[in-house]
Amino acid sequence: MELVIASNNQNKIKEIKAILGKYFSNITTLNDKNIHQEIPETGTTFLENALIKARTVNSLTGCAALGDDSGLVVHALDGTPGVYSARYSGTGDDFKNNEKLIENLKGIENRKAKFVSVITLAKPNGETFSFEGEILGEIVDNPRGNTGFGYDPHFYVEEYQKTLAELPELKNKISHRAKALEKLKRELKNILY
Ligand code: ITT
Repeated sequence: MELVIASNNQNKIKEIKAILGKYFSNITTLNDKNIHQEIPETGTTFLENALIKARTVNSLTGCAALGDDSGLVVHALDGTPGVYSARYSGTGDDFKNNEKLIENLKGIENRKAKFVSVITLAKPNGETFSFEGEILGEIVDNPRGNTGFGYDPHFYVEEYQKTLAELPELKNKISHRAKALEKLKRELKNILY
């Protein structure tokens, strides 16, 4: 079965392909399908936006479609940037988003944060199934590591004493996205057959 990933984020696509590759005969992307329209992320929760992404691409292609809506939730910042993580600084630029995050946390001691991912799979017939994953960490002022994307260089994981950007191999086992995809994988046979 073909699966279309409803994302324009190349890093996400890479991570999703690495985890789901062997479960689908063909994994394609919006680009492969010549879908260049912006999918409006009008939801106020990760679940709403993941559903919008998966449903939109399922309707446009008739294929199974997978949407991921994810982001950083910072305790001391009332759960922001949350669903606005990609657009936090208004630009969609990782460097500027991180700059704004560190600026907003100036003088604040509580650095607790988590990444959340909601993955929605829409079957060819439009039926949807959603799964959530989280990883806990804390925000460090100085970026470390040069792999991953987004807020990874500032997201410190106590258990490994490293940021996610310093854990290239491990990220796809421990991340919010990996956990949501693991849950999906466990249900995949029941969902598809
Ligand atoms: P698509 O909607 O096209 O999938 P996007 O980047 O706009 O791509 P989201 O709306 O889900 O995706 O926003 C996710 C943002 O949250 C992302 O741009 C990062 O800023 C942050 N984020 C999510 N997962 C992350 C991860 O694994 N590491 C670092 N930052 C992450």
